[in-house]
Amino acid sequence: MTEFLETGESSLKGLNQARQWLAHTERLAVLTGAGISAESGVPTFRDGGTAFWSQFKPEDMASEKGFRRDPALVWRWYQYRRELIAAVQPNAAHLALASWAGQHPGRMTLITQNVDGLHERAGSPGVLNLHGELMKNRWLERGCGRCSMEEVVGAEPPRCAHCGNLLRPAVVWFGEALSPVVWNAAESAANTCELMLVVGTSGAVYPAAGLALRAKRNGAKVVIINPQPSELDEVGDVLLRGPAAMLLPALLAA
Ligand code: BV8
Repeated sequence: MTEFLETGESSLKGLNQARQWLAHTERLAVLTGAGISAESGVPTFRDGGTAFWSQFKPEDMASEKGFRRDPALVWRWYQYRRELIAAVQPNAAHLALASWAGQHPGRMTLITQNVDGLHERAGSPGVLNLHGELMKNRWLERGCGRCSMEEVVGAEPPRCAHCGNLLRPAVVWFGEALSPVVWNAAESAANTCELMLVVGTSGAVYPAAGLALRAKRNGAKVVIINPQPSELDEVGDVLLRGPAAMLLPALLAA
């Protein structure tokens, strides 16, 4: 593993090495985490004072058990995040990925742990949302067969007017399985890619973080972009220490 620090000529070496690999890559996989949205003003989960998990316990806020215990509290937290996301824009990192994908059709598979939808808003096609989508809802229970999002009562959270079934955010909570279709596509990309960019993730959450090791084991080069050390660093062939909104445009520029 080679560590290239953010400043000085060594980071240029790292960047040039990553650019060389990219130039010869037919199958690129990108795995992003909350850090890629940090420069859009979206708090991450585990780093810095504003990180979500420094204010709330994940099991209370991002689990079915926590939601059943206090549906109004969890619903309000997601509504707060929805309002925050609606008010921000994709940043240069999101846009650089979308632009590269547009110039190299079919060569990038973008896999994200984020639920903020900023990759889609930047124009990236076919995003694999491992952990679901914040702006969408789904029913908590199987329901009465007449549950319709047009016929709800109450607000925090809304519930089916016929059977009281609660609406919940269409995200994957801790302890919940990922969508098999999305996960299989992500695994397949990790199995077949020649290069994986791992951007803005602490590598703390599984099975998502395992995709980097899977890529490595299939013989791919792994480039990590993160201003801080992460749990995936030992998997990296090159570590680019710095913010995604600076490093991704530099790496992906034509
Ligand atoms: C499951 C949606 C099984 C909700 C989220 C071992 C193996 C498998 C599972 C487990 C295991 N051990 C424990 C588990 C269970 C658990 C887990 O992984 N727990 C962890 C905490 C130990 N996993 C699960 O429960 C998963 N499900 O395993 O199901 C199963 C199977 C069959 C049937 C039933 C069950 C589901 C996990 C999904 C949880 N949902 N999100 C929501 O968002 O509200 S996870 C949550 O964490 C977010 O999605 C987030 O994206 C994700 C990962 O965090 P990161 O993205 O990495 O964010 P973080 O803040 O940690 O790091 C940010 C990084 O950015 C930092 O490194 C920072 O330095 C960097 N950064 C900052 N600024 C910048 C930057 N980088 C670049 N540029 C910058 N400017």
